[in-house]
Amino acid sequence: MQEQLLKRAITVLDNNFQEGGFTIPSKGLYPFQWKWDSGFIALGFAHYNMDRAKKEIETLLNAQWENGFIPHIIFHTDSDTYFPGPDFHQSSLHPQASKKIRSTGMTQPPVFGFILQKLFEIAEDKEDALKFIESKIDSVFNNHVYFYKNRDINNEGLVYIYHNWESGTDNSPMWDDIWATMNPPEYTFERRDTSHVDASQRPSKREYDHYLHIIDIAKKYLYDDAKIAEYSPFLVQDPLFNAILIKSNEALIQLYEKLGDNEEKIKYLKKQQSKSVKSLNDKLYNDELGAYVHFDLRKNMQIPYVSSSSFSPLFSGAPDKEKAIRLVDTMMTKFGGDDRYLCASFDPTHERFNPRKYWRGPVWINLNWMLYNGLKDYGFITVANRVKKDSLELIEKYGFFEYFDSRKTNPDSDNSGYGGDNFSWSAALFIDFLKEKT
Ligand code: 9WN
Repeated sequence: MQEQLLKRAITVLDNNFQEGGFTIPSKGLYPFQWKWDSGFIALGFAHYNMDRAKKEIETLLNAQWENGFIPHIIFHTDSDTYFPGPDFHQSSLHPQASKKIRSTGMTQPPVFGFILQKLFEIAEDKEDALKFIESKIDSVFNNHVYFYKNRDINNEGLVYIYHNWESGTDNSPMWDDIWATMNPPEYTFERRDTSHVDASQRPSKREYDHYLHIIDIAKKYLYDDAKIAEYSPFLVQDPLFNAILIKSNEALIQLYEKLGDNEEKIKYLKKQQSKSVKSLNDKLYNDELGAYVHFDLRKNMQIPYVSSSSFSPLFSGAPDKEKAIRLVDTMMTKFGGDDRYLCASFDPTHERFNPRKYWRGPVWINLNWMLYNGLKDYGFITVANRVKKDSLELIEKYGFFEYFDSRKTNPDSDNSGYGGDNFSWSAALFIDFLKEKT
């Protein structure tokens, strides 16, 4: 059964691979290259086609801006099946944007540090993998420098995101309190996502008005980071984003050590790393909830909701053992009942939880993959295995969907796979789960 599914996973990835040397997340719904998707996709390819894994990373990094910024969507080709496209984003407003490749003017979590390291671990030809890493590692390093230079406004090692799309967890209920502070115009536009996916599984039109309005504000300031930090109504320190940055910092340090002759960069990364770890623990941990939470820089306060992002610091290695135990306890108490699959994207005991809607409740495979690896590193083997088993079971039962209902019995339907079908990172991480050397 799993062998057959493995073949299907490979077919999903191969079918989503495009002539231009990049892989789309899902046909129709997401017709371009996305930053964090691309990292997870490369990891899947690495298990059976290393050249393609390298190509995926190379194509993504080709779109890097002069200041080290890497955009969240790269518009390599034209497509009218997605909104908002390049004409809305107008990233060329930024003076250092790529002159050759169109993109958005926002980013996504910095996964490439740990992805390069994973590639090395998987590669049979270590020498060749190291050569590839050597040719790309400085781009990834420059991306981290970009974050610390431009987005760590309090010089505390925590970087901000200025748009919910930068988080990757687009319509999570924790943004609702921010939307309540805004009153964007009613935009007139044609939604494309809801022609591919049932509207009950996607963000609302009014939510999209907020998303577009923040982009318009950033455009007004030509995507200037300092201006965005001053004027964006959305300015958040996200535990998931910062945990991924920390995980990737660590990977870069280890890879630079392996390569040798990179003392200055290692020194820089170590200095940032110790600040980042400290602030993640001091500022984003909420002792009452027993979880990491988001911090709203506009209101200067924590956003006190538990989501799957709350547990992602386990993946970074930042929590001490005591915090790690608390996190697992919170996860199992709120998210881990026998009637549920781990791990819902939002607190199932909260009134804002919605089991069908995108990041407001469903299970996502990339978050599960990070949680699994984090739990395993801390020695929580039983819980880690449950996360892996649940992930595999959801895919076996429903297919390579974008997200899944966390309820084991679903009174609404007998198909609990939602969003885009043949979704690339679900296939890629399924491959990694199966090929994992234990
Ligand atoms: C906006 C591509 C992306 C993922 C995100 C996911 C979704 C886009 C959208 O799809 O976001 O970036 O249009 O809904 O939320 O995490 O990278 O798969």
